[in-house]
Amino acid sequence: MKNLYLIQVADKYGPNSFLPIAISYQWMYASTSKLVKENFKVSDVLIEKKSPIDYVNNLEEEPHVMMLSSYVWNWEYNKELAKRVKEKYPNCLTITGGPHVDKRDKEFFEKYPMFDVAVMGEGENASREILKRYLKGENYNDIPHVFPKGGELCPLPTRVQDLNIIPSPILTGFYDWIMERVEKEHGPQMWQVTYETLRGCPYKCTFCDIGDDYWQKIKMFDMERVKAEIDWMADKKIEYVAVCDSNWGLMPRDVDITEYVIKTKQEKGYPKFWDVTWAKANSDRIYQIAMMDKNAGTRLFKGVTFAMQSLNEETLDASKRLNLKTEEALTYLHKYQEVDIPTYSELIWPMPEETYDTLKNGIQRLIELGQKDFLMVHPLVVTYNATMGQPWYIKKYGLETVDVPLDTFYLSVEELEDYIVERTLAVVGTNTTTRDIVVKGNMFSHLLIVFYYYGWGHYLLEYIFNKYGIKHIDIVEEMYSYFENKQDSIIGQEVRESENSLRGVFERGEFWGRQVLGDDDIFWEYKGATSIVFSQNRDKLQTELTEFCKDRFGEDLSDVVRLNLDMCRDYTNIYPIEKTYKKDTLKNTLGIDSETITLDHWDTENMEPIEFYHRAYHYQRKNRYWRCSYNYNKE
Ligand code: B12
Ligand code: SF4
Repeated sequence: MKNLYLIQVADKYGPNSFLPIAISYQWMYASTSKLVKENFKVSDVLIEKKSPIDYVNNLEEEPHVMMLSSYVWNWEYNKELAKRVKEKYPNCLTITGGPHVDKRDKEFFEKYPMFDVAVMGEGENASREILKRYLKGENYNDIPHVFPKGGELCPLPTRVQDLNIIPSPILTGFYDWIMERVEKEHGPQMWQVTYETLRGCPYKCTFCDIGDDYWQKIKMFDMERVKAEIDWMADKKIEYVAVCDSNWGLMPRDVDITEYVIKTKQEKGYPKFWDVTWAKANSDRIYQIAMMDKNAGTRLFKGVTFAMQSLNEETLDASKRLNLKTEEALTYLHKYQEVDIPTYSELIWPMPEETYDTLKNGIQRLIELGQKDFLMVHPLVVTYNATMGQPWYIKKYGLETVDVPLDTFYLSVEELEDYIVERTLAVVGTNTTTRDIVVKGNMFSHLLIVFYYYGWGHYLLEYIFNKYGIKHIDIVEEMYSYFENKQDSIIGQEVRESENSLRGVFERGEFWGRQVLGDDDIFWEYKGATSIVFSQNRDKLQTELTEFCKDRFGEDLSDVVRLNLDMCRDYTNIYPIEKTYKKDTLKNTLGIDSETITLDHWDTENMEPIEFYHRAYHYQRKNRYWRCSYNYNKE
């Protein structure tokens, strides 16, 4: 019997442990071969980042074959583990595959000699064939998608034609086996399922690995199988399902699957969250799906995404991104608002052809289209297999990259001890931006999102826009220059600290994120970090915002600032609370005719500050957790 080790490690996200879908599929399909099944035994499935040297030294059995699933979040780890295994067990065959294996790299083995075989693209057929040949003592040449050390990359671009031939790790009990083993060692876990109902995406976004021609065709798992797997999730009390499908709502049957998940949650309480990437088109179907969840009260989705990435036409051309038409976005953002379903948008910065002004104007357009709930501006990173990672593209758009740590937020100092830092290529300049402008764009987005989308200036910005017609982006820019050098201001301090930390990442290769609750704090994502500081310094923030309005607009807006901060949930308050403001304040912020409102918040649980910070500025930030609801008597 040969001992097979399966490796697919990830950092823990909060309390969740990930079930390793990709590596499980490799074994599931390989073991449909009688030869493989009868001659291999899975000795272990590693899902957590154990110290590679300790892991190798403590292996119970000699590893004959080790298969490692490689993503940007575990590549450095995998290289180290493979190196250690090879040192101790030189005869162990190390096979790697996954999105982080560069499909076009002819020098792969010169760079990564710790691996013996690299698999490009979908791995199932290749894995099965490699294990068979291992047993027969044959070489690994001429297997589609396989690049053996010392051999040639066999490029045939085939995909698995019928996904249903891959046995399900859920329905065969393979996941149960993994869960049992991990829980035996570590006690009960919160399991997260990373889940596919189909593979492929018809779009071609250049910043994305899946935008490659290879992934164009969509292949689906059978509906009966999907339903049976959802039943298992409910029986196993799986809270969180991260759905891998690239476009939820693209396929008509997504309605049926959602219906089934809703019914299952209603009957059995699980799965609690069905986290999807929404389709870029088919707005009607997405609306239908979101309304099904809303009407059932199942809260499966975090909200509906409008993942625009950019609103600049030249950028959309350069990145081949297909977005909703402005009119359609406007219609749907309003439709969701009417029924109180949160929506959020995503942009990426600095995309090719984007400038500081087009970024700013894009954000303003989103706000004016009605995106009032949440916005993320992700840093642009380049991956090997995306079109954007190809030399011709990098040259054409002048992408300047720096090798920096991966933006792994929310890890604690404890977890970072002996941590193998993962890396990514961050874009810090393009034909249309310089390094300084990239940082400026990041800082602008930081302030705008903190104030508008984490709430600290949401109503103040709305007031000034509604009353004086000054754009949100212009106010935020004004704030930036006003506070940047105000040494003793809390806003200025936040601007400087965040900028310094960001420059630390780009210029000194430091870790992303900020610790704001002491030296043993986790590394908070920047907007969350600033929000915690604001939450701890509400009075100071109120004074600074009031002074800013007086200085820059010559107006006393203290009443508006007070209303704004009252709307930001304070965990020390017991709601409901009645408050009185000027009529004009409520008219130009909430759009109501009244002087008195009663503030409330749906979450009535008593909690420690740290739990509050996590809910408001981390887990539930996309759901506008910060915001109080209000009631008023019409006058
Ligand atoms: C689920 C998911 C996540 C989950 C991860 C959950 C988990 N740990 O399991 C979450 C939401 C946490 C996540 C986060 C991120 N993700 Co993500 N994510 C995905 C997603 C949607 C699905 C991945 C998946 O499991 N698919 C199902 C499996 C079966 O398919 P597969 O991964 O392609 O595997 C196949 C082959 O690659 C191959 N294969 C895989 N492993 C192996 C191993 C061997 C030995 C062999 C032979 C073959 C093989 O065979 C498999 C089946 O055919 C993909 C996009 C997509 N639709 O694929 C992006 C994707 C993997 N993510 C990506 C990125 C960039 C990120 C982030 C860095 C984004 C960011 N900046 O925040 C973060 C990183 C977080 C962090 N710091 O750790 C990139 C990865 C690029 C790369 N080179 O690795 C992808 C491809 C999306 C993209 N934009 O192109 N992600
Ligand atoms: S970003 Fe989404 S829509 Fe675009 S190619 Fe990737 S998976 Fe498809």
